Amino acid sequence: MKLQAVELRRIHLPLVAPFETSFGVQTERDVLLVKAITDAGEGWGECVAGEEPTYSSEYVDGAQHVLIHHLLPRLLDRELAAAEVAPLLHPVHGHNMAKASIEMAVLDAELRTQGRSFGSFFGAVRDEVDCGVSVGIQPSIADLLRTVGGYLDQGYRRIKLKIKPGWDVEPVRAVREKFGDVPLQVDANTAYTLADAEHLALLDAFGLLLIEQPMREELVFAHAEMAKIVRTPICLDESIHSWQAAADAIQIGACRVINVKPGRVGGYLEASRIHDLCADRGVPVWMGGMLETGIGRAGNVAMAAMPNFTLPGDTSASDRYYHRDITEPFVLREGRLKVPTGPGLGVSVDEEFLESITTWEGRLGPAGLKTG
Ligand code: NPG
Repeated sequence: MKLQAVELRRIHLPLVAPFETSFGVQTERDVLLVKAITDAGEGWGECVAGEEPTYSSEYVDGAQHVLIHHLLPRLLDRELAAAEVAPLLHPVHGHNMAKASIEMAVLDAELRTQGRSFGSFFGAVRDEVDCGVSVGIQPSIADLLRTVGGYLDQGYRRIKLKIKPGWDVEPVRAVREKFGDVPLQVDANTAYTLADAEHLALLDAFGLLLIEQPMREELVFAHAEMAKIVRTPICLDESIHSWQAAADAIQIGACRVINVKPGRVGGYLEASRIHDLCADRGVPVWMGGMLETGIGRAGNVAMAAMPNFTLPGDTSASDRYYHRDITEPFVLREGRLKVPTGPGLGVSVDEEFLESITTWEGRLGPAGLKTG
């Protein structure tokens, strides 16, 4: 397959409700989409970088810049398979979310050409996946209980509460008291330090599935130390950038569970290798979420059907995020989403709607960038 050009597009999508984490509040998304144009057909990719570098060092303007100036020039106008994208981009350090977006688009084009779905390519073992929902920090405990109750009524099979210092033990206690033994986990997005270990151990009383990323991403050894004090299994997200990082973290006992996000690790192919590593080491994984549109959601739901994705993911239905999605919506049925079966990502993009929410577009070919 020859990669002839890549279309880049920024779209603006308001969220149905503000989403607050320990690193800020989000009310809308500014998404970078990439379309790979090959001699065999086209494919879509979504970049999960946010507007600001507050979840990790990546951010959407940076991702667009590195794609145009450093990544795509290494790929354009050459014969290419999706498996060759990461090796060709290896000389560029970091920028995993940008790298993942173009690998995804090339993989989509490749699988569409072969008439093969993402699910079949990953070795999916189920045709629908159990879904959880991530609940942002709320203005009050009453708001929290109302929000969680609404999601449970919709059928979500697991609740994840965002926590930060000052919003941790009490919200967990309130949800446990009101909703009994619903599968529950928490996500700190790096908001604590090792000095908080005794405090976080207070969460042990609530039978949580896991506590996600309590400390900053580089503090991998400190997570192993915290795991000696906190009995709740520690799950790593931000710290796991690669297969190697996953292998090292497991080896030193820094985590007992891993959150897989294809964007964070540089693409679906690396994510699949991490899945296999974890299966081999007896470490369960689950699919994270980055508020994806239907494009990213389609790939994530397909990957979540792999055998070692044994915990429900942050793969919520489209209406948890957007009033109108850019593909056909993913709809929750009995707490599950269907794995798409059509070729490639198996979803189609509503091009007319896409045009109406586009804030910038450009096309990069061998002759350079054209913007319109
Ligand atoms: O359902 O897609 C979703 C959101 C899940 O909590 C979620 N994502 O830290 O994992 C996270 C968090 C996040 C969202 C991080 C957006 C960065 C950006």
